[in-house]
Amino acid sequence: MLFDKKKFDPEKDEVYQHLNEHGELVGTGPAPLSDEETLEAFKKMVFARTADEMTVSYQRQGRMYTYPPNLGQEAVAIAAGMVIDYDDWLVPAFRELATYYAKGVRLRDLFMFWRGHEDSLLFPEAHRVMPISVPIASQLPHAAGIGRAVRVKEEDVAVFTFVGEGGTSEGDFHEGVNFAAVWECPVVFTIQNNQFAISVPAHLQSRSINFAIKAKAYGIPGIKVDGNDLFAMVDVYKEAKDYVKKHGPVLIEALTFRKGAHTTSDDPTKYRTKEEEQSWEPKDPLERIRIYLKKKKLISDKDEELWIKEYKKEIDAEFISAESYPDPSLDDSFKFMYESMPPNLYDQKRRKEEFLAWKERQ
Ligand SMILES: Cc1ncc(C[n+]2csc(CCOP(=O)(O)OP(=O)(O)O)c2C)c(N)n1
Repeated sequence: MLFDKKKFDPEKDEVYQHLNEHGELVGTGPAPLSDEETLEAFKKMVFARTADEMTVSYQRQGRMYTYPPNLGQEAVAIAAGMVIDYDDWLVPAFRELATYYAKGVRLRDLFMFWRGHEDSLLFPEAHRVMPISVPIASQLPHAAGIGRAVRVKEEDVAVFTFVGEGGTSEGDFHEGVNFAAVWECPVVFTIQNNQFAISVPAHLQSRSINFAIKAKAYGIPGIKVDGNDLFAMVDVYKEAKDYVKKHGPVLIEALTFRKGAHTTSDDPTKYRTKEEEQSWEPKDPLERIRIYLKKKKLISDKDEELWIKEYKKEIDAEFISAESYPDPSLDDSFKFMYESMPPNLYDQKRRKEEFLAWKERQ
């Protein structure tokens, strides 16, 4: 009843939490997942973190162009992955590795994208997953449009979409949320407030008391949630899924922290302090589930070591499969845009060809 009763009014800046940093249940009602489901979710979190760390390492080895790490944001992605149904739509940004995976996307295809293969985003094995969206917030009008389409077709499904807190300053955020609200589209909007938009801190992004309160302007429910709390996120997503199908969109602010760099091309030591990083350490999303499961004697350190060993093999096999594809050609970067290429793109392509020819001569 988090949305119906407006229990957690963003105006009061309350944060919904179910499992605190000490692995204690503090929400209303029992844990939203059984012990078996919690163990399963934790294993997925460990998998996501392992995949993320390995991906950064592949990039550092020069085997991938760039990558935006998910480290520290796993609870949001896994909770969404556990609640999204087969026929629901996923309209991602670019920092939701575990949610893609839950939706059936092969890691190989994500790896290929960050190696320059645009067409790997067709995700042939996955159902109802939109491509990674690097132009910030541009996915939100798409999510609203899909939401409108499924309403017209009277499909009983939800659309899950994601944006960073920096993305809320984009026009597309307003257009997407406003359209979805007016047309009562079944869209769950999640703002992953990971505290930074590259180097811009959240407090310089908006004068609002928080990001969830932006829901009020659109006449829809909003809630601020501890985004590092898997249980809170599962609670909210379960309720959100039912709510949006009946009434229209909701806006969720998931409070979290990007522990890694913005992308592998970024150096966070230039704009945030060690103290700030350390202050988020006890709030780590894996740690509290780990404590919870250990208290129940459902896992040991040894288990985690063994899983990681297995996961590494699977992840490496996916990466090697991505690496075995021939490099994308220059044409691949240009050919999906327009039926006939406009002059400025021709010019870009010509200059790139000149650069490559120059590089070849060096
Ligand atoms: C329209 C647009 N403007 C600028 C950029 C460059 N850019 C890439 S990521 C980023 C910051 C995004 O921050 P946020 O929305 O908070 O998401 P996060 O990266 O923290 O997940 C910017 C400005 C872009 N990709 N698209």
